[in-house]
Amino acid sequence: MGVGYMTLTNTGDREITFTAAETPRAASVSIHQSIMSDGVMSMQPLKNGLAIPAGETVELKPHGYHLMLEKLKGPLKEGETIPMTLSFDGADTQRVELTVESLDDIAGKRQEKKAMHGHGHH
Ligand SMILES: [Cu+2]
Repeated sequence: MGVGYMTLTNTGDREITFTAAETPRAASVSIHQSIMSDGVMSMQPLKNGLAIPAGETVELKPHGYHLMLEKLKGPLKEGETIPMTLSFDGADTQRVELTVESLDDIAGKRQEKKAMHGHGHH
């Protein structure tokens, strides 16, 4: 399994919703939210996607929103980049590259990308 992080910026003048992501490197990618309750961290998929208000930036980051990559088609190597296609309600599809990094707090590999992605309004 892998976890993806990124920063999404809505440069348009109306709200958009990040609805889905996919990569040829994993059989399934879902948008998750981490929730802390009674000191225990759990996560759940966002059923209706992730809303990004006009002009705002939403960060996918540890202990927050993230992409969950399941059924990886082979191991991820540190330093490699994997393509990811992001679908939106209200904005065009975006193609991004995620760089694979290993994080200290969890065994295994995660993908991390810190970048800005603008979305025009149509
Ligand atoms: Cu998750």
